[in-house]
Amino acid sequence: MPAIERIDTFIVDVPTIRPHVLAMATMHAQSMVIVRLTDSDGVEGIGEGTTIGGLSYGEESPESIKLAIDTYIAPVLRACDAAQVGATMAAIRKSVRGNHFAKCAIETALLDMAGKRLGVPVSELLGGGRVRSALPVAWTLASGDTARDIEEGEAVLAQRRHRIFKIKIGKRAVADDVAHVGAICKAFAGRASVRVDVNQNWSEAQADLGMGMLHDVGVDLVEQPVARDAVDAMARLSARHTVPLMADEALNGPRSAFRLASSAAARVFAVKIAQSGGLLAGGEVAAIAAASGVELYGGTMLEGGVGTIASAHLFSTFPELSWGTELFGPLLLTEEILSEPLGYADFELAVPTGPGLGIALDADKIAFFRRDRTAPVVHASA
Ligand code: MUC
Ligand code: MG
Repeated sequence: MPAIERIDTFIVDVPTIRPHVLAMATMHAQSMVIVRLTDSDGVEGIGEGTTIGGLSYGEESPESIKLAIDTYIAPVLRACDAAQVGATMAAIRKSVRGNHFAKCAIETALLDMAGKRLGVPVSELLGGGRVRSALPVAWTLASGDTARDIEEGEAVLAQRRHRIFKIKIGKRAVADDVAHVGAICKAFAGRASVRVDVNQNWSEAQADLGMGMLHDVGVDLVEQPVARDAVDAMARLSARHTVPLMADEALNGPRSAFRLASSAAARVFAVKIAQSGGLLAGGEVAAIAAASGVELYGGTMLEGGVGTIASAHLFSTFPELSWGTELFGPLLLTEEILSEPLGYADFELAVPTGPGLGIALDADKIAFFRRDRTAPVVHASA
């Protein structure tokens, strides 16, 4: 039985290409928790646990993800058969409640190792395997400035990188947000799909007003307009409005998916591997959606390359993916932390075909961006 012999957990801070303005935080950098497992046969696996804006998005922070892994998950992991991903995750769930992002990082690394051992991509260990080899990718316009957002949208459209735009709102008055979004819808009419994400910042009354106005200016989808636990309000808004409501923060695993689906609280689910508690739980969220007639979107926590590709493996197995994905996280960062750049082309992200996740970390970049870096990094000259 292969046993886990080494568990390296570290935080990597990489600047963003511009400030990313969300209702709850403005990001200038992304902090990714990377975990690297090595087993007694020398097989390595990598995983990522990443959130947004410290503790402003949810209950886990980069620091708490690292602490949960090092202090509470590591001892359980060391006693398990590393080849048995399901049994190992069940043992971890018995000793560690919640902490979905930390669990997702570990499960990702175990699946990476399992795929490498078997010589197959992670997608082939999930559901019935991949049904698509590339995924449509949205871009988030969140500079905070209308003209700059339009300019940025034009640039990525011309590069054939994105033709789905998500606009972050909820910080300003509803009418101001609608004016901002309306100008963007007008600029991209017939050329791109425009959606908004309120990140829970509206009351039900504001959402009623906002969803009606956003529908009139041409918005295709409204993400998490009200608080994540306001399931009744989400159901009323879904019943009252033509523009579909998508659940994001309200989804934190299969049980919440079942509750939302059975309350008709959302017509679309943003599946996120970290929020769900891992890829396997994310697959269960998707199955509940499919069985309930809820449509699917592949969400992101603005992970770097590791979490993005782990998500891509899962989303590639969804038979129906009506709303595409937003797996653009690495493109928001000034530096890619992988040894090979990801394949973004023709509005899609290619799902790697190599064993496991099919990616590797760039050792120099990791050494440079590690928060606990103690010595200066000497880069080889070109
Ligand atoms: C969220 O709430 O969906 C996804 C894209 C983005 O810009 O922020 C995230 C988080
Ligand atoms: Mg969201």
